[in-house]
Amino acid sequence: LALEGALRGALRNDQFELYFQPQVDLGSGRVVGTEALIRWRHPHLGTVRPDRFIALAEETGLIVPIGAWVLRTACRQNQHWQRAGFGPLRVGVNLSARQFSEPDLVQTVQRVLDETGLGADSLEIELTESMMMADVESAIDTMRCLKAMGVTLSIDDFGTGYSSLAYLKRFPVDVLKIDQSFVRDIVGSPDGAAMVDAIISLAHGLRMHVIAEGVETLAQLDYLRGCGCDEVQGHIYGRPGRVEDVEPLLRMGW
Ligand code: G
Ligand code: G
Ligand code: G
Ligand code: MN
Ligand code: NA
Repeated sequence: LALEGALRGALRNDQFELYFQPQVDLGSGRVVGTEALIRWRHPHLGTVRPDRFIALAEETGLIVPIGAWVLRTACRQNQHWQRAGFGPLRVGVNLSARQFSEPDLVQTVQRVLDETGLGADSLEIELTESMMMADVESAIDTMRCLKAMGVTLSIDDFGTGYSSLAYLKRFPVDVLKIDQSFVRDIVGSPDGAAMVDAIISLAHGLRMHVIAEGVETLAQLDYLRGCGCDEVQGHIYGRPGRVEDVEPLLRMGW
């Protein structure tokens, strides 16, 4: 309850911050995008991790204004980077279930793109399987509207939710993000390695790109490269960090 009260004041008191984590294209070795990840710094509670407050924000509906703030701040930052000459960059924004089912989501996204001047093709919206499965037809409608605007859509934490392959091919999605639990299993388990290989083949068969998450070791990186994985994100290239800490990574080639 104390947390809920504090969360109510967090936006007004300017306690949120976005961290960004680089995403590296394995073909070119360049950073081609970042994922925006929210952080909450409370003067007494300290840093509260999103795992602790996103669910609460969902239950209370606070996720709607907080989510709009995340979207606007991420788009503004990405547009700033592009204007500053960091090159073409995408920014990935996590949506929560409640935001995804808001009737005015599509207008909100359009308004944020208009306000910030960011090209729609520089925005990637991350959805989860469970969000899509809650109401499949309505989810497909919303996804089509976002696609029509030119926004890129990805499935986050792929493989951990429940969705059937029959639906996967119906979702107008551009990118699969392989969950870090699969990446962790690559080394040391032949089955784990086979799973990752299969997910990448499946995605490519459906003309989707693949981003592997939670990549920490060279062995994982080598295996992913061998499977034709398109992009990776993880501690090996950089943890989620503040703008000033991420900027040097954006210039780098690996
Ligand atoms: O960075 P990391 O520990 O902190 O993120 C933890 C979880 O919080 C992840 O599942 C991530 O998707 C989620 N998350 C981070 N930022 C946001 C956000 O802006 N909106 C939503 N809905 N979830 C977020
Ligand atoms: O659920 P989602 O994929 O949106 O959130 C990504 C989560 O993964 C965040 O909590 C982020 O901090 C975390 N993360 C990013 N890179 C790594 C990594 O290399 N290893 C681990 N263990 N976690 C990571
Ligand atoms: O290898 P090169 O000279 O391009 O490396 C440039 C910088 O990038 C160096 O600081 C190097 O340590 C770092 N670097 C190279 N490869 C990796 C990698 O796979 N992960 C991380 N985190 N840093 C790397
Ligand atoms: Mn994500
Ligand atoms: Na994920």
